[in-house]
Amino acid sequence: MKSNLEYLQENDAAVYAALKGEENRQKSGIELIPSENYTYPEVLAMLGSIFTNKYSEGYPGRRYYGGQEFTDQIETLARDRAKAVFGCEHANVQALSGSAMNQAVYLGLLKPGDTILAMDLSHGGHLTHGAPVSHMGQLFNFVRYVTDPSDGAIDFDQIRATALKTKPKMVLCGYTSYPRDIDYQKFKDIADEVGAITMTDASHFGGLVAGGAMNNPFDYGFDVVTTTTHKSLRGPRGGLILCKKEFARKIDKSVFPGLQGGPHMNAIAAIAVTLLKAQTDEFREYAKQVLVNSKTLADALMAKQVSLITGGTDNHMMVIDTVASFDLDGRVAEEILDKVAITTNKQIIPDDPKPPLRPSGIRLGSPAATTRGMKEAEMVQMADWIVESLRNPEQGVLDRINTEVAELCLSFPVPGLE
Ligand code: DSN
Repeated sequence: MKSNLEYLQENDAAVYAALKGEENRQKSGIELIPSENYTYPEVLAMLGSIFTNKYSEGYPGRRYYGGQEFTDQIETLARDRAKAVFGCEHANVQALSGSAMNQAVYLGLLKPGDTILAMDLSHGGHLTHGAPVSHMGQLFNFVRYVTDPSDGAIDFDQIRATALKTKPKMVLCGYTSYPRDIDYQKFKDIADEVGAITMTDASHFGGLVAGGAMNNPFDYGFDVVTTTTHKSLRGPRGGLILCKKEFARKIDKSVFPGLQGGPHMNAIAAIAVTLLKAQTDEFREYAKQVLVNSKTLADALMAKQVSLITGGTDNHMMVIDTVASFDLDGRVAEEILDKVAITTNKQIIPDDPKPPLRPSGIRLGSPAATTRGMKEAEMVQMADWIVESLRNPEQGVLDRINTEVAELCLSFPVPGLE
C-alpha cells in the first residue's frame, strides 16, 4: 500500500520538493526561535489523519452533525487531559490557534469598550494583547503597562497605580518576549483590589507549567489561562482556554458559535496525544532542561559581553540587544545567523527606536534544541557560534560555522525525521 507521502510525491512534485527542503532545513540547522518546537511523531500522525474529514460543530454530546462517536471520545480525552495537566476546572480545546483563543476570552467575558490592563507589545506583550493595529486593540480599551527602564522588570507600582486609576475589567499577564518569571500573586492582589478578572496568556511557557518547571497561575487563584499547544508544549498548532467553572459556559459559547465554526478534529486528536505526553517523567525532565539550557545559553552569551534585555533569563527565552552588543540591527543579525543555520527572530526591544522589521534585537529560546536532546555543552557552543558569527560575519567564518552546525545536528536527530 502506498503511503500518503508517496501519493504526494507522485502527484505534486512542487509541494513534495518544498516539504523535502523544509525537512532538510529542520534537520541540519539549529532552531532557536523560542516559540517553535519539534512535535511528536504521534502528533504528526494525528494531524495527517482522517479526523480532518469530520465536521463537529458543537461540543461532545451536543453536536450539530451526526457520526460523532469517535470525535466525542477524542475531544473528551483532550479536555480531561488538559484539566489534569493544568489543574483547572474547565478546558476548551477548540480554538484554532493563539489569536482566536485570546479573542474568544475577551469577547466571551467582556463587552466591547471594556478596559483591559495588558503589557505593551514592545515590552513583551503580544499582538493580541491589544496592540493598536489589532482588531481587539480597536474593539476594547486596552491600557498598557511597561517594564521598569532601570532593570527591565515588571513594575508593580506602576501597574497598581494604573489599575486603581483605570479600573480594568481584566488584568492580563503572560508574554512573548519577556524573559523573566511572573509574580502571579502580585497580579492577583491588584486585580482583586479593582474587581478584575485575572488572565494569563501562557502560550510561550505553557509546556513549562505543564511540566512543573514554572509556576502555575491557577495555584494563585487566576480565573483564565490560555496557551497555544505548539510552543513549549510540543503539540500541534492550536489553543487551550483553561478556566474556572464559573466562566466555562461563556468561554464555550464564545469559541463556538461566537467565533468559530467546525473545530479541527485532527488537531484536537493531536492535542489529546500531546497532553498525555505532558504527564510523563520524560516531559518533566525536558521542561526542567529547557530552563537549564536557557540559563546556560544566556550566561555564556553574557560572559562574552553580549547585552541581554533584563540582564538574563528566568524562562526559556532571552532577547539580545544586537545594536548594543554588535552594532547590528536585529534583521541583519537574524540574516547572518540564518547563513550558519542558527534560526532566530528579529525582535523589538522596550521602547525600541527602530521599526519592527528592523528592530534593535533578536530573540532566542531553548525549547526546540532541548527537544533534540541538546544540553549545557551545546548551549555554550551555540553562544560561541552566535558571537563569532555576529562579530566577524565574513564568508569564510560563516561557511566554517555552518559546517560545524551541520555536524553537531547529525548527533541530535529531529523527532519524526530520524
Ligand atoms: N508568533 C508567536 C511568537 O513567536 O511569540 C506569538 O504569536
